[in-house]
Amino acid sequence: MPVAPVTYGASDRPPRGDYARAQDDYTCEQRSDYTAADHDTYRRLYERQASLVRGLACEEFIAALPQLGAADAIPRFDDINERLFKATRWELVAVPGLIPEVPFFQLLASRKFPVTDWIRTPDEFDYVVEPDIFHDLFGHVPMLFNPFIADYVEAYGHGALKADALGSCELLSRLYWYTIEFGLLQERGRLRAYGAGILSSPGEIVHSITSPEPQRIGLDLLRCMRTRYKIDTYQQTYFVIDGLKDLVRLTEPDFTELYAQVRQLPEIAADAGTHEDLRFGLR
Ligand code: HBI
Ligand code: FE
Repeated sequence: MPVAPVTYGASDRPPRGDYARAQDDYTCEQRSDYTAADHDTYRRLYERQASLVRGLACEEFIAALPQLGAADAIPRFDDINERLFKATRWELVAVPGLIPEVPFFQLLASRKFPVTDWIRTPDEFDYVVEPDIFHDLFGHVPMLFNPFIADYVEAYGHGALKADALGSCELLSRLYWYTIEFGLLQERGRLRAYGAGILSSPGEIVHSITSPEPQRIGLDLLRCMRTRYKIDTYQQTYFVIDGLKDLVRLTEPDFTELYAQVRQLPEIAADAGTHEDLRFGLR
């Protein structure tokens, strides 16, 4: 069945990737036609990003990064899966690019993480709008070796399928955005990044931890789900948790009541603060 192309966030460009390769669940075989330039782009991206993580990424990420295997060429997902499945029963599946929300949630709910299998071109080295293989592998995969993240992302998948039935996907996607993609945590009193969008970005990994511009506030579910986000600039608000174990505890209650509460309250702009915010300064 030819699969419908999708768009991400506000961008309405046709997505990249060959969706004719995808099966009904949007998964495909990982490409085996990478060029020397593709492997070199991956090697250079990995080398630059790995040199930045110390003192900025959380220790759980730094400890798990070597699980991606060799850094001089695009890894084979099957190779990473041998280690990942043993660690947290997750497996990586290749997808041609962004996929519609429900198939995305269904894969997460079955502990299958969709990894885009194309890589940005050399002239997109510093920024690519859609998540490419480097964002997914370097940003998301090391954190899936952590048991709390592993359970939280699966719970997100189940919760998002329920939210879809309640027409509340947008509210829940804010929680995903401000945790899995752009979350910060406290590590012995210091701020560190655990969100994939930060961990895979050379600029934002520094900005999120050291810039005085953005606000950093303690993660509160209601506050987070009221807060809009932007997909093509550095975040203006970061939500902070005490530790990764907090994520699993956060998702224990049923969200139906929470969605109803959020709907009663005005949305909050990505750069706005409220007097109830628990603010974190720069150490
Ligand atoms: N598809 N391949 C892919 N990767 C994503 O991160 C992704 C997606 N589709 C939808 C989606 N993310 C968002 O809806 C979620 O982040 C909420
Ligand atoms: Fe991502």
